[in-house]
Amino acid sequence: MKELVRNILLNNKPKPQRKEASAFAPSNIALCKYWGKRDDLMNLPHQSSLSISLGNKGAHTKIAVSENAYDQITLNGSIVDGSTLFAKRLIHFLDLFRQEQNIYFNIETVINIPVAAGVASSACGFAALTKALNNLYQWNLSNEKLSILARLGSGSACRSLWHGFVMWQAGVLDNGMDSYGVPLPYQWPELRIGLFIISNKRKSLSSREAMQQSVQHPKIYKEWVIQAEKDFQSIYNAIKRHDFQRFAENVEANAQILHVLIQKTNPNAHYSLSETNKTIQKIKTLRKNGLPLYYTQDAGPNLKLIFLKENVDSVSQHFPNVFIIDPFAYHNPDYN
Ligand code: 2P0
Repeated sequence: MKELVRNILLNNKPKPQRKEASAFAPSNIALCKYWGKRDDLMNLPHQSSLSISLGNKGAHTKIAVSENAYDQITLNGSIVDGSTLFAKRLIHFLDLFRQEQNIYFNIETVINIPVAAGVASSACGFAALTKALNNLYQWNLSNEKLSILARLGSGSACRSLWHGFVMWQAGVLDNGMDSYGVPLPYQWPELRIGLFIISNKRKSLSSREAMQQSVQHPKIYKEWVIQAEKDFQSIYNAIKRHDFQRFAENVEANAQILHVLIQKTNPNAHYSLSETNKTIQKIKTLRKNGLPLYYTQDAGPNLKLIFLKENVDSVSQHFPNVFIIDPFAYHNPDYN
């Protein structure tokens, strides 16, 4: 990992050039999922994935050089216990940039989406932190390079450097230099994403562990990779043509296949709750009755609804607690 960081930073500024800096990065929802790594340390995937960023919904992160000899992390106003997995992962990431000096940081992150929804808060968190580090050290790195660095914190973070549709090209190199996000040159202002929160209980099996177990079943896992590559193409082409039905059918099918893979390779994962299954049935019934409504699901019980602007009222009526996101309305002044 350190070698990859050296490859990117070269002899770029080894010390912070400012006392503090901040940045914003949007959260993203995978439309064609990333699942399984060819390199666990550098988060290198076996297949490419594709996401939609959530506009001005994401993480605002401020980083400051600390006078203490430890890092302090604050999330939505509360100090995070340094012994938690969350804090350890973040500190481990910061270690990559400390080089030889004993520099410690105060990090304050505010995430303006329901964190409980499990909607890629690690993705926007690591992307915002990477951008904030770039500002603090004044590296002036390209988004492509920042995407590679963010990926080291959390795979899906490499897609949170841009707004709109972003693909994560898997890459083939062992050194990880060709595995990063690439923004798609297509907008779709009518598209809406609804976060439907079913439970905010922490999942018992992290996606990181579940992915590792899936890869350990090579025969079943290979089928996923082949199908995910086909889904990637279908979803990409549907975005290009604004073909909503084809787009949403393929996004939903990709999530379903992911969950079949998870069930086969992690029988104890139980990401779906009975409420998740009931809601999926409700979506399918509404669809049968003429409402073009689809869903996607990640490694948790909550669902992300997929629909068009013209159906916002119907969706809100059927799902009063849904949190609707307009992914192409990003009017945040510090969004770039
Ligand atoms: C995704 N997920 O493409 C997939 C779909 C969950 C299901 O990326 O180990 O937190 O940090 O690379 O990115 C969640 O896993 O995993 C994820 P790591 P990450 O969004």
